[in-house]
Amino acid sequence: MSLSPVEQLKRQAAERAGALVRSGMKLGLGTGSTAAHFVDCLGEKVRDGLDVVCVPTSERTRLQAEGWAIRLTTLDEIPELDLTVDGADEFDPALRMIKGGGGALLREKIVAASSKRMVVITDPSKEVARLGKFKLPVEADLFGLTATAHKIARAAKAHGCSGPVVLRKTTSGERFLTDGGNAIFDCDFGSIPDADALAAALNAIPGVIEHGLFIGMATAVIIADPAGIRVLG
Ligand code: ABF
Repeated sequence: MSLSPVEQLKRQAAERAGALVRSGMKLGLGTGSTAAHFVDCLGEKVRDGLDVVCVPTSERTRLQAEGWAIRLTTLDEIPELDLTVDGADEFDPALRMIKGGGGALLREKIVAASSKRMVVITDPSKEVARLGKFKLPVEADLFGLTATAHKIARAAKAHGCSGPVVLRKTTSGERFLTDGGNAIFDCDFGSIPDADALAAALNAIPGVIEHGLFIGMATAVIIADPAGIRVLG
C-alpha cells in the first residue's frame, strides 16, 4: 500500500521511535494516526520475535495491537512503564503539547505519567512557536456540563485566553463520549500566553476530569521533516 507524503513522514518518525525499543520493555501505546504507525512498526518487530508488553491508551489502539498479537497488559498489572510513544496535536519548543484531538487524552496522560520516558512522534505540521492554534480539548464529567463550560471559559479569561468552549459531537450529531464515558469540550482559545497557568487553573475546576495540555511530560519529540529526522529533547 502506498502512503501519502505526510503518512510517509509519520511512518519515518514511528520507525525512529521503534529503534528505541528493546526486548523486555514495558511500553505505552499512544492513539491517533501517527501512533498507529508506531503500533504497526512494533507489530512487525513482535512478529519477528521482539518480546514486549504494552498498555494501550484507547480501545482503538488496543484493537490494533491485538491484530498484531502484541502482548497487552494494564497499569494495574504493571504500574510503571519504560517508554510511551504517542502523537500530538501541537508542540512548542519547550516540548509542551496539546493532545486530545483524538479523544483519548485522559488515558494518554495517565499512561504517559506512568512511563519513565514519553517520546512524541510527529510530522512538522504540529510544530508551533506558541500553543493554541489547535483547539484545546478538555474532558469533563457529564454532570453539570454547562456549569463546567462556564468555569472553563472564566478560567481561560483569567489567563488571557478567550473563545468558544464547544461540546464535541460525533459526525452523526450525537454527544462524543470518550472511552471512559466522559464528554469533551473543544476550546477555541487561540494563542495561549501562559500554558502552565492555564493548565493549573483547569485542573482546579471540579467538573474537569483532564485537559489536553501536556506539560513537562514529553522527554523527546521526533519530527520527521522532508529534509530529515530532527529530535528535540
Ligand atoms: C493522539 O492522537 C492525540 O493526543 C492527538 O490528539 C492525536 C494526534 O493524532 P494524529 O497523529 O492522527 O495527528 O496522539
